[in-house]
Amino acid sequence: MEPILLYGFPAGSSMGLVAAFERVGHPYRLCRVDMLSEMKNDAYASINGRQETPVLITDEGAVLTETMAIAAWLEARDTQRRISFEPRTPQADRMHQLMAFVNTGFTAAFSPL
Ligand SMILES: N[C@@H](CCC(=O)N[C@@H](CS)C(=O)NCC(=O)O)C(=O)O
Repeated sequence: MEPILLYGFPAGSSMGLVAAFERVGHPYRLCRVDMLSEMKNDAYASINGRQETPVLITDEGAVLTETMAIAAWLEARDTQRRISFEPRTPQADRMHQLMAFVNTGFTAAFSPL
């Protein structure tokens, strides 16, 4: 099956992953989750106990949460290097550094997110 990215609406931070999926060019599906009405329930908690988006259902049916983990999943499959750099290069290290900053200190500065 094709991987499915569950992304949050409105004002979710998952759109970077949507852009990454687009650029990688492999088949995938999207599932929009209204964070105001569809996330705080037991059904969604059975997918992600933290009741957050994004969530990736992989092509093997596994559930993967956390933006950085999903980005790493994509990077490992980006054989044409459309969204990433060769492993063990300074460019790859720099990309990981920027991603880590955006997903930790920078994001934390925006308390509504
Ligand atoms: N550590 C998570 C954070 C995900 C996150 O904060 N998602 C927000 C949307 S951008 C969310 O689901 N917020 C709803 C809530 O916390 O109630 C990640 O990096 O994926």
